[in-house]
Amino acid sequence: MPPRNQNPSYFALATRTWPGLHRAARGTRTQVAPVKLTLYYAPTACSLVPYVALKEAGAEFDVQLVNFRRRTHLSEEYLRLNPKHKVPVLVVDGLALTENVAILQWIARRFPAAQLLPNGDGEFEAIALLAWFASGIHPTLTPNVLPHRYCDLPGSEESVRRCAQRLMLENYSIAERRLAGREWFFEHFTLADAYFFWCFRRGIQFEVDVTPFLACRAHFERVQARASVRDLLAFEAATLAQQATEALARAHPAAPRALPKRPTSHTQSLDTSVI
Ligand SMILES: N[C@@H](CCC(=O)N[C@@H](CS)C(=O)NCC(=O)O)C(=O)O
Repeated sequence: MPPRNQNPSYFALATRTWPGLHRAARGTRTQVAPVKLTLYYAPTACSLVPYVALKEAGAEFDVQLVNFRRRTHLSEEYLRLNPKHKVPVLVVDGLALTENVAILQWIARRFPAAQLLPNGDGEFEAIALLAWFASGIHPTLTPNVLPHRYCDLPGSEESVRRCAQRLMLENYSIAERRLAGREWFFEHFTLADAYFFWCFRRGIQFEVDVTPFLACRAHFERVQARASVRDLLAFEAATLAQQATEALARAHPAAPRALPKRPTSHTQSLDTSVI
């Protein structure tokens, strides 16, 4: 294991005090010491959710791009940060935090004024929703793009997708009942809304028929209209365009650079290769 001060990675978690929270308890007005935040992010992936959360919180943060096509998430350097080779990772003062459910709660606690989780018992209900999205819905999305991870029988891809989509739709139905007649999952916008937005967006991107889910669709539009999400969508589009240009330059080093058309909506030109 590398020395802690040289590589404050994932494994440092057990041995260092978690920074940035001890004086940020909800309702306190105490000034909290500034921390340096870096979000490891890949376009279209679930790192969208902490990006939106940080924007909603008004946080200052850097973004480190992870390029799945170039397999940067499998590099030695990245695996030191997160041996699970996944985004998101939020690095707080050099200490890496993984798992959306943990990252989102860290952001909510660090920026209490943004009210990213409901108060009182609602907080636990919200955490239950975040856990459901991470461990109940997300696993029904991944097989759509990586069916071979789930079954290596030749020609099984469509069957894997079909089974995953059946589960995805069952989960959307549960969310539909919860969102019926409501603007948000709780009294106001919370991280549950941002996370479900991503879960539903992936279904749309996989061209699953979401027409029956009226409440989820209306919720999707509401979330999409938020300034934080518009910022994310613009950033994502610019990142995808940049990555496409670089890929073109790599494929045809001598050819004149033809800039790819910039995507104009959330459903266009999206990299669905990894989730
Ligand atoms: N349990 C993790 C899952 C994160 C995850 O699956 N991220 C995907 C992108 S949406 C990823 O990085 N996949 C790359 C890989 O599995 O190699 C969380 O909730 O944060």
